Amino acid sequence: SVEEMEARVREIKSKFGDRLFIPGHHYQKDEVIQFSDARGDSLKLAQICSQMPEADFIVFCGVHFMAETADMLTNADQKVILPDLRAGCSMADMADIDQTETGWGKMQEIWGDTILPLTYVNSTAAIKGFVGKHGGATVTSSNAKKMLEWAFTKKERILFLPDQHLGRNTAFDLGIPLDQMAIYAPLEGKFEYEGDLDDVKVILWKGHCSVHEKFNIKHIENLRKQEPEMKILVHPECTYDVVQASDLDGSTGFIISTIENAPPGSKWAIGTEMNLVNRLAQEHPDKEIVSLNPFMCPCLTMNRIDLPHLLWSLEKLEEGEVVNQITVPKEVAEYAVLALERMLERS
Ligand code: CIZ
Ligand code: SF4
Repeated sequence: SVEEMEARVREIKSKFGDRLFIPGHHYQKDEVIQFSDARGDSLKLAQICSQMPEADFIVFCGVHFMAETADMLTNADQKVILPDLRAGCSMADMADIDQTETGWGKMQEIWGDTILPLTYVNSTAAIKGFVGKHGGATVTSSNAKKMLEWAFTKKERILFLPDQHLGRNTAFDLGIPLDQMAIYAPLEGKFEYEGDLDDVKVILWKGHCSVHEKFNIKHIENLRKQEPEMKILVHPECTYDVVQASDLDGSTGFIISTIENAPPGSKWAIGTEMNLVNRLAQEHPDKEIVSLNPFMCPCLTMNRIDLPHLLWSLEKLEEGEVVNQITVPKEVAEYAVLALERMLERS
């Protein structure tokens, strides 16, 4: 039963004490997040993991790229475990390293050595390594603007991987007009751009988050009609149109603090992952909180980490077996860590 599984998780956690650490991402299910030793967005979890020297085992409740980052930021003898290896990220999968090398070659032919690559942390370690090798950095939604500003002090142009929406929304925020942004479509190996290529300032990798793309302008129009006093708060992985039509946009951390600081009785429609929206609604019964998309938007891969998988990985540990360990090869990690450090020292 659920109660038995929960009791077992508690038992194993107390047995291991400080030797076991369970970070949990805000998009995780309640049945999992209740056991997390720290909750955070991907940046916060990365920072926490890098300061966790006493834990031998880090059972990461989040998705694969986050576990990779945890592995790279912890000591060599600390083991990072992902309770279900199928917990990937469709956005991260949209930029594969071979496509990136090919695309980069084409970009060099057009723009020469004028481009600095940046990658959203929602990307594989291999992509982070690529970016680190070429002098660039990772970004998260909470520091993307600052990192883009930094990047422009280094080079004339930025390649932004793999989320076109975060890239476009952030660059627009910095005052770069849409007509100075090109899209690179990796599957076709082609650029989508109308004007003179010399004018391009930002090259957006054509990737997206399948969860955040499910919020659209119709949802906002309907809500404006039906609930005119409701405020609309969205994540910058949503499309440009949605972000522009919203009242506020920002990272997961920003969304949470905005709701925490909102006055009682205020009404909010939130455009982000469903588990987080539901949790905010539960934790703030004095405020009206709904999902901007009435059909809700779960991240299916985040949800693959459930109580049975968490318990399974812990029971294996109890038996002395490390299952689903996530390790990043040294030659990748070496450069990926450079990209992460360039971000962490500016965050
Ligand atoms: O969409 C995601 O996976 C996000 C927002 C991750 C994070 O915490 O930055
Ligand atoms: Fe990836 Fe989107 Fe899920 Fe985040 S919400 S893990 S970006 S698919």
